[in-house]
Amino acid sequence: MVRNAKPVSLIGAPTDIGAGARGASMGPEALRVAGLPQALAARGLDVADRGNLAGPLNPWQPPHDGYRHLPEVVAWNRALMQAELAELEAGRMPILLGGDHCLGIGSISAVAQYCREHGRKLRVFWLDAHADFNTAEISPSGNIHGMPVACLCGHGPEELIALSGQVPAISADAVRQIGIRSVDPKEKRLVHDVGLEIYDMRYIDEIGMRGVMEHALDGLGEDSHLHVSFDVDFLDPSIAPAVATTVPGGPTIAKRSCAWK
Ligand SMILES: [Mn+2]
Repeated sequence: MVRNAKPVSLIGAPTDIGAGARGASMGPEALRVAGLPQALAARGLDVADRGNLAGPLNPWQPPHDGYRHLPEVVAWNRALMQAELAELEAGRMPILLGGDHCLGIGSISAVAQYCREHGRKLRVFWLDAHADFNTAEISPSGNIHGMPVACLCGHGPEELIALSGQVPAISADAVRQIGIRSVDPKEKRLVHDVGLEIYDMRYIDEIGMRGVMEHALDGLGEDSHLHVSFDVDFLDPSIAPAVATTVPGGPTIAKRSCAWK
């Protein structure tokens, strides 16, 4: 049971507007069908499902000035940012069900604005196989799902980096990236330049997930807000194959975790 937890609001954003392949738009329903609301309620949480947001359809166009579908990506992120802010202001914890990972821009912009206005320290866990730190200049594809962390740290188009009312929305030292195992060469240089704290798979294998979490949580206190952004491709494809961007070598189910056996 979770003690003193805020009530939870589920918000669906059924879109693949930032992705390079179709399918992520089915995410919210897949998570509902898999029993996410019931699983949360079984842990003693008060769960309300707010249904799905609406937004532009995927026009499936090539990149324009280095970005695919920028106006549509902006529309989705604006909509979900407002929805999340309303839940945060009502004292609830929004859980956004995507959707591809470009939605992390609006989601974290909402949390960043909320934390700024309420004097809370923000930390972001970015669980992903990818660093998602591309820019239009270095992105091989123009797919914005590869750019959200860069946008949040102030590298990207004005419409996306300024959503929270401040550029950058968050500072790079608020981010802990976990599970990373696929970074484009030029992206690697940028990630290094901004000093992003990365716990890659090699590090996880060496010190274990418990050690990684202890490091990643270090320094958080009562005045902190922890935001977890979870890309399903964080998990090893052997247990989570239904994503378009699988990368082998991810976390699996630890068979030794059953301490009573
Ligand atoms: Mn990813």
